[in-house]
Amino acid sequence: MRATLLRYSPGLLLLTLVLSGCGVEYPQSSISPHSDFAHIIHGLYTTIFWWTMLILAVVWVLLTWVIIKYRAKPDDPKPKQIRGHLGLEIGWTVGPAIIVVLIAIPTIQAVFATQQPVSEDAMLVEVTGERFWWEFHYPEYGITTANELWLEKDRPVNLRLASSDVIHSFWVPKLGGKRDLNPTVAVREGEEPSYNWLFFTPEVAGHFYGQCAEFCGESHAFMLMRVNVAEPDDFAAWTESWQASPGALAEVQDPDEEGRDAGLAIQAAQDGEIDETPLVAEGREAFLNQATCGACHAIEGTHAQGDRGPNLTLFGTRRTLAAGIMENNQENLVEWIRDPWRFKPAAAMPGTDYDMEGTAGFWPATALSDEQLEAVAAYLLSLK
Ligand code: HEC
Ligand SMILES: [Cu+2]
Repeated sequence: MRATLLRYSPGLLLLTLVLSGCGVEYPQSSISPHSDFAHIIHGLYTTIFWWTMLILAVVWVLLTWVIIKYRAKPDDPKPKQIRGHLGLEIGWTVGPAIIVVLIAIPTIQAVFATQQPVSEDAMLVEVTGERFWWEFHYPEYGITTANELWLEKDRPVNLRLASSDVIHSFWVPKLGGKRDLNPTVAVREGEEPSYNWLFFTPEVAGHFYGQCAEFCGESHAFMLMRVNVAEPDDFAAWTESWQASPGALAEVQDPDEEGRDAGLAIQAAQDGEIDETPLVAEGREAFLNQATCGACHAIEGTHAQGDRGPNLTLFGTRRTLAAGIMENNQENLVEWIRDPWRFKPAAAMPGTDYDMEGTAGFWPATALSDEQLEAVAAYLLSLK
């Protein structure tokens, strides 16, 4: 039995390898292209793969032939020595050089194809990498959001990449190649920062995951993002939901009266103008007027206008939390707000019972009670 197993083990190993490559659709697969850019890269990959296979076959055939034909027999004389043979030396220098050229030609073509001037109707999105999350700003629609990038199917998108701290790298494998986000902090007055650009056209509606691909600190590995490629109608509905009243609050509050919007919203809820539970109202009050959340986070239509952390407008529509690392639900949200460092060491957000000291300066603990935590989470999830 053991011998049989041993005999078949190379085959079994191969079978395991082959099977493990099938059937599973990995969220960040780089061999599953869903945009024009990704198709170009994938084409390059498959071309080179088959060239490599051809070379492998030629080498193996030659090798097998040599092994069989020139196998040493007892009493064979010493074979002819070929060291310094000019023809052979030239042959195995020129051969690989030709292969490199054959690979270089389609590669350079792909580089140029992905650097074509962006089309006029492309949608501009300004992407900013921050430790350890992403900001997405849509100048055309006046939208600023974080960690979940919405794109329209079949509409070219033009991403302007920059970083507010260290170098990050934008990578959504199914949609295209990696590109660095360079820091813009040290740019002198009047000079244009060195933006990198990435443009592609998403071809399939669905959601895709991406990841920061340049080491940027303790929680670099937790800097993910989710891309929603929406059908044109759904995309329009999404942009309109921003124009409408985020969090059902904009219409019922007076932005001039700083600090009073929570009270007004509670009043409006009592008057039946907006529909919200007492828990949500309590969370709104805690978020806007009791804790320091608003100093770092913005929610459109309220006086929370901080920009050190992700913009939380329409936060309830996000499927993932804390830059794609977990599902966005009440339970996870409570734990995140209680103790962000448990999930992301060195994240620039204090917990309920620890202060934070870092590049963003000193921040006291947010000091929410358990009850307030539940309420704040319920409020944030109600922002749809
Ligand atoms: C010192 C600034 C700061 C304060 C104060 C702060 N946050 Fe944050 N918050 C951040 C940063 C920075 C992140 C992004 C962390 C990361 O993902 O690396 C974040 C992330 C979040 C997220 C996840 C956002 C997303 O897109 O998934 C939520 C929710 C959140 N904070 C809620 C709160 C609440 C509620 C409070 C108040 C109790 C608060 N924050 C106070 C800076 C702050
Ligand atoms: Cu990063």
